[in-house]
Amino acid sequence: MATVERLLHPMHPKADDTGNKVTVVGTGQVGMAAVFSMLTQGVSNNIALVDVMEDKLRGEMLDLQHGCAFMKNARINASTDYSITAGSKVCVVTAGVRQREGESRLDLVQRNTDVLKIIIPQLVKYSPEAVFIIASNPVDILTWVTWRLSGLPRHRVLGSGTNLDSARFRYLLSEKLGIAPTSCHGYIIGEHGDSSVAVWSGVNIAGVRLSDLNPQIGGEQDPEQWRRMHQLVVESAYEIIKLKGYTSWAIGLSLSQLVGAVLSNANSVHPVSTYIKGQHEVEQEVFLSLPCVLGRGGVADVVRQPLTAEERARLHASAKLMHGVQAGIHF
Ligand code: 6V0
Repeated sequence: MATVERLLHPMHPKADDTGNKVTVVGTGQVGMAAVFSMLTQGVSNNIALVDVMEDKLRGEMLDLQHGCAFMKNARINASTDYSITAGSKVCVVTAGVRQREGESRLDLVQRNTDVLKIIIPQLVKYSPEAVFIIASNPVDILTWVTWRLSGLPRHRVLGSGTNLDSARFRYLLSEKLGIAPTSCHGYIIGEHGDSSVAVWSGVNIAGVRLSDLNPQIGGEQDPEQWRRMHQLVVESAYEIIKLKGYTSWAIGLSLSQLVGAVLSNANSVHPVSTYIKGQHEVEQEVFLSLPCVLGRGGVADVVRQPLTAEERARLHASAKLMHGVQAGIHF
């Protein structure tokens, strides 16, 4: 009798399901930061990792597994074979190429579309009920690509979108006001990228709108030039890439928050990339970020956020830009 049989009298086969299985495709800087955030924040204790680089994949898996004694009953599996992803509740896609110095997010579109053509059918095959969260750039366009490739209902495909941009914005507000970022309420909507829109009309602290205190806020005529803060948000990825080569920690935390909202059926509000045709008079079939209520089924609602005429015009410009890029994609 083997030692394990001498130790244990079997009563019932062990089940694999923990109810919160998450697949992460792409074990690069973004994927691993997301996984580490999810595991250490207790968002999921059951992670399946997929990548095409076998050695890197196995190395990351072993390194994390050796940390299991410091986590809460974590299960970490990794393979180039998608069968290990079966039954995931959420699939996060961070695979693909990233921006090089000086490259915009839109420059990556066809290369990363080709990567998604391989990944998405496999994920759908093994986890047909999952919510899909896309992080690969250009994220808004690739979320639309994923929606098309997957055949899933639109509420189950979302992009990390401007959840990160809004976090950057709230951090800068917090620095200027001396108030915690969690108490600074403000949304960046539209494209995760150069054409994003800061909704200055809604920025508030405890319901006190800064636009009531400074009606010019965010505008060109504002003597205090708060609009510079949004410019810093837009420039921040470029700056970090120039300094350290990639961005990872904040996007990892952002993804962990979004996955947590889905798994815990939180109905919490996050600016994420969703199907926005018909909202704010957008006519194109595009995915852009608006504040969304996230729960177990993905996007349950989109908040009808009041926008000024200028903010709406900027959102329309984002939509037009996305639609133009989408038209050039080869499926
Ligand atoms: P990285 O560190 O180069 O990792 C990418 C990983 O994808 C590598 O491990 C590749 O082997 C893997 N990969 C490539 N092709 C495939 C495939 N067919 N199947 C499985 N895995 C594959 O890049 P990094 O992690 O820095 O960035 C990943 C993506 O996230 C890029 O497109 C970035 O531009 C994007 N980001 C998105 C952000 C957002 O806010 N949405 C923020 C930062 C980066």
